Amino acid sequence: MSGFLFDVCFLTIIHLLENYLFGDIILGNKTLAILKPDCVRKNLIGEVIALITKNGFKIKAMKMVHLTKDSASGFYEIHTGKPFFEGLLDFMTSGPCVPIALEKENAVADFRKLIGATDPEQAEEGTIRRLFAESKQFNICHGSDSDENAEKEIAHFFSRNELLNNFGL
Ligand code: RTP
Ligand code: MG
Repeated sequence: MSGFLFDVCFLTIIHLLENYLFGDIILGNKTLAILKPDCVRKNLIGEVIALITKNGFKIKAMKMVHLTKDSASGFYEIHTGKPFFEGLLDFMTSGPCVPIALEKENAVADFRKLIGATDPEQAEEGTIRRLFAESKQFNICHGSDSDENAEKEIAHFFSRNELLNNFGL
């Protein structure tokens, strides 16, 4: 086989392997949670994570970060220009938060169910927001709203390498 053909085959195999690992296995059935700055300030990280894991979610990657305005506005870009946008940025940059990549079958929908409605007064009993949130703005926890956004949001906080290092744990 010529050197060129060998290179093409080798690169194709690497590409397929990457898609397999990062496309289907690493990012399928995944969602991104963020324990927001109010959760951290109220010392509720442990209680919220306990609820998350008791409900069958596996933690695939986690870190504590203090978001910059750029990072927060990129993350919540879809809400640019809405009346609550500036308040949301102030809130999300007001202290450290804890992004967590989670894995479970039907992760996105099940996690949205576990956190409850955006406004804690509308959230069902037993949900994270109903239990801990003080208002529609200060609502303790973020959850991705689609598989596509989960993929983007996980990539916002975690490098492929950070996810790969946790693969299979
Ligand atoms: P998230 O993205 O954080 O999981 O929240 P969500 O889907 O339930 O709600 P979304 O409409 O995406 O809003 C994003 C976050 O903006 C703040 N917000 N404040 N004061 C208000 O009327 C208002 N509306 C939204 C909340 O922190 C909300 O979670
Ligand atoms: Mg949202």
